Amino acid sequence: MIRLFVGLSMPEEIRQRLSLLNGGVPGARWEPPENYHVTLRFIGEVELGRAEDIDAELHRLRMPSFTLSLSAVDHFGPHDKARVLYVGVERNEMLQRLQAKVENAVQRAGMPAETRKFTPHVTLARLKDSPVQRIQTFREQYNLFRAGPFAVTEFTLYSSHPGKGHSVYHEEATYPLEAA
Ligand code: 3AM
Repeated sequence: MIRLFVGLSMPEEIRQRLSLLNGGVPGARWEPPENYHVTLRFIGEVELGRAEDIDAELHRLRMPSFTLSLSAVDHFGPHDKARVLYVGVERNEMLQRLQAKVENAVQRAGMPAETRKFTPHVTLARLKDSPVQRIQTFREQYNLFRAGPFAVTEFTLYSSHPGKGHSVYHEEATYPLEAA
């Protein structure tokens, strides 16, 4: 079995800018910069045969490349029990199209439909018992944060492995987008 998800990588300079946000929230487990990504579709544990089918379908996908910008910070989870701190992704029609195509490809490979709403983001940290006020301060501090635009010229099939403190992600395959 292999645990998979489809996502977007980002340039080193964007990773560096994001990593400067790390700090100031007690109870935060900050993601290492090499882990930063935008998840397009979480797949989960699949047999290797299914992984091959998913890979084949993703290879058939055709989309032009586009640009993406990141903006502001927010959290997932209830106000008083936030689970994840993230940087948002600016509204982007091409990203929505790519996500829909990836969803179709994954379903063609036999996976059930994703029912959760797509909220594109880059996870900065996972939180445990972080004080509400410190999260609020963090959000206010970085409300005007912007990064990009950067070119999205490919997307990636990642495998996820348990690591010390955080998951370790491997790029299993990358799929080029067509020159715009
Ligand atoms: O893009 P992020 O970092 O928010 O939280 C996991 C991570 O999302 C998410 O998939 C991404 C790569 O691991 N994830 C993990 N388990 C999940 C699950 N059961 C999940 N997403 C949905 N359902």
